[in-house]
Amino acid sequence: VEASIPEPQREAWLKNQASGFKGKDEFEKEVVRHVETTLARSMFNCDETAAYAATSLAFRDRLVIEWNRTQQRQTFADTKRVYYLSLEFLMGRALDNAMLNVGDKEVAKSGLSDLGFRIEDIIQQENDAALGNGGLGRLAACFLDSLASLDYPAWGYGLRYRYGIFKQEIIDGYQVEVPDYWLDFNPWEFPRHDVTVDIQFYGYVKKTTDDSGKVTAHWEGGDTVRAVAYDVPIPGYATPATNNLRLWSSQAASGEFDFQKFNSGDYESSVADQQRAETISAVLYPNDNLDRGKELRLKQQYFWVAASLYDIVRRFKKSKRPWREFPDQVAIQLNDTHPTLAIVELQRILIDLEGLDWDDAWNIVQQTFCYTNHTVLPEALEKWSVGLVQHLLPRHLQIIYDINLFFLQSVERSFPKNREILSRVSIIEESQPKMVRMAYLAIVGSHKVNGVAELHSDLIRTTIFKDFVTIFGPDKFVNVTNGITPRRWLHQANPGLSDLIATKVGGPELFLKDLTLLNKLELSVNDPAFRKAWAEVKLANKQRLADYIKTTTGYTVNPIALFDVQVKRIHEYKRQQLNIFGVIYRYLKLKAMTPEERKKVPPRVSIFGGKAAPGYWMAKQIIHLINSVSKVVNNDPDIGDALKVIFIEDYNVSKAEIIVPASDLSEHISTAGTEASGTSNMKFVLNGGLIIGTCDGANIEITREIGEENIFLFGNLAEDVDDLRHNHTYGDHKTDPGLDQVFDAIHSGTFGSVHDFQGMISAVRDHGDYYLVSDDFHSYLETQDLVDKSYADQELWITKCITSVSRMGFFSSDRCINEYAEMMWNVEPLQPETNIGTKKGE
Ligand code: 7GP
Repeated sequence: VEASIPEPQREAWLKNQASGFKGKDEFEKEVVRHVETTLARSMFNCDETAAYAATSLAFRDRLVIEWNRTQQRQTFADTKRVYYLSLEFLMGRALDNAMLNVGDKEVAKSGLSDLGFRIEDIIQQENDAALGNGGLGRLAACFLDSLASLDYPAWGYGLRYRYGIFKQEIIDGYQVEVPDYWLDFNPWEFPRHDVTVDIQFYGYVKKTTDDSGKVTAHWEGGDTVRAVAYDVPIPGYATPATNNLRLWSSQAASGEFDFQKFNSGDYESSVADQQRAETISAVLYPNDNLDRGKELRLKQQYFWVAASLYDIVRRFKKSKRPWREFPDQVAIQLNDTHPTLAIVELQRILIDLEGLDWDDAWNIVQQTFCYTNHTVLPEALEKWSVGLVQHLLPRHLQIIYDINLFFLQSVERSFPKNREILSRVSIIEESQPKMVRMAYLAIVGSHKVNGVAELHSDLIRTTIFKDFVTIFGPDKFVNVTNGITPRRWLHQANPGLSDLIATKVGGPELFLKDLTLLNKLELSVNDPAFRKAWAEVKLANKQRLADYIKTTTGYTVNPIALFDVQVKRIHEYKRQQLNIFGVIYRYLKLKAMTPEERKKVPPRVSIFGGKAAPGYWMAKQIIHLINSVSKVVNNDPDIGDALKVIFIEDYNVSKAEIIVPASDLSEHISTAGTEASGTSNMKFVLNGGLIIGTCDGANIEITREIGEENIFLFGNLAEDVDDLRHNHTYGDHKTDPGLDQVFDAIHSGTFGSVHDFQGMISAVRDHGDYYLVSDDFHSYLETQDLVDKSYADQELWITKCITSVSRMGFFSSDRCINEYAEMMWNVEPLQPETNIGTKKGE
């Protein structure tokens, strides 16, 4: 439908264009107007929630104007766009970010104060948008921020889960999951009830042959579910550019079907149909680095991928270009293998619906897609059973088989008589049942594949995807080391440090746009006033966290103590068990000391946070042990300030914004070779904390940038892991003596029922210690001693911190996005000045 206003009437539109508030008076007026009209309340019943709502709406009005302009500009410029497909976007809160990016946070602060509110309290009213599990989802959120801030024409596509990641409660030391119903009031989304796509499932395939003998497949029958678009504006920093994140929500496809049931009196079953359709986007799967192969998950994947591709193709078709130009207009990035069906869906659209030849279509597909791998853990590599795919997506399975056939034929031509390689690289695993290997499909259907840190990219080239490097050549596999947005992870989370840095490197709008400018800080490393201010900022951030800990746990922690933090998803490979065993060892040592000796020990607060997947028994035991240790240690009168152990409940993005700036030391201690990158390691160093870590993921590049004198590395190397594991199983493997002491203490019941922790102990002693906890224990303890000694020399410590921050510029997600744009997408920024005249159609 052509909905464009005809020329003669446009003058009235232009005259009345929305503009949003300008200055404090207008801001206040808008807030009051939204309270009184949009919310239908008044100054006699305006609580902080209402003030949050009205403030958000006032800023949203401003955002929407730039958002519309950006979309128009992109449409007119008709340049190549990037589409970032991710099942997870871990966005956190939006208001503070909107204020920063629109500008006028100061205006809001003083305006809200006039109206009787503190801006900090208002910001805290917002629920986190927690549509993600951990690193993968938060990376997607940082990338959206950078894409907008760098003026790239880009869209995100995801699912609008009604329930994000569960809320974690700790009850009697155990994790309990509570649903996260976050959509009660969400001013940041715009339902587009006119943008819908009907998505087909199940059914069967019919083939027809036309006069020329050409065979066409038709996918018929089955169920239909409707996808409805919800749009979320993504503002860039210090640019008017505002991109779009489109999240799909599932609904019953309305039709006579329902009415028939309704009229025949079968009201209940028509409601049941409705609910079944809504189930698809109802809940985020709460697994991090684990694939469970559930049918509903596959439905989610196809639903989202099919709706997004329909949208992308619809937009391309408006340009009336020939199909071969599709890859000049469209780059699609697959965030891990979750959206891999997009490859098959695009091929299906091109051959079945648009009538292209297989080869022409396949060229277009390969030139369009790129794939990012985020893990080498075997349990996380997606596979779907052939039977399930056949049942749910019969036509797609045929296409997958054809893709595989043509691929294996080409491999055979290059490696004649090499049966071995054929079965190794086949997209179909000939197991019982047969499985579709999604990563292989993603590689074959993309023109570039990347890992997320140097070691990880090397590992995928030499281990899990080795054969594909042989087949496609090394250039297809590249590295793009992860990054983080300095807007949220420095300026918003740590305004004190950001302001202090600004005094030395010249204004936030400079270094938040070009993080390498931080290197100017090194000139001030010996400036006494600067160092003093630096220490004050850190102490204030620690005090803020101490206050938070007091109100949420009741425990008092001393902000002078070394704050040692490990916050991330709980996973055996991330080794929170190594950390808590180390804490127990420290506790035993303290207990064995005289009171005088204890007074000389540098005080420490060990802080943990993170969720366990609800079905991950061992991870839940780890949480229970941490909480049990916390209870014993914190209530032991012998110990006092020398050691406190804190578990922060329900770790999420907004809590990270309080925790990260308060750390002196953070732990990134995965078994070498298992953590693809890690991104919180970057956040902690950028906020003036040091790291204890293994030679894994991005720790390695952080070390290269900041210097090895500024990081506490320990443990075995990735190249030795296989041999050590082999030796555990076949050699005689003795537990580290220090660790034996820890296990004895647990066995003696010091931390409650032994039964609960037996699993963690036997994992090390009896089941091959797959994660090398015992092998790395001694080195870990020694390195922690070194940390204590270094922290005692505060002057040297501060030098290390300032120096490290000054060298962290590389880890901005802006650098990452520019690398993707150049190496993988071949897209250019679209400067806001490239304007378009508001005259022509939409
Ligand atoms: C994570 C990796 O574990 C983490 O090391 C990395 O920094 C992050 O991705 C971003 O690249 N992976 C996941 O969160 C995950 O679930 C399996 O990967 C799909």
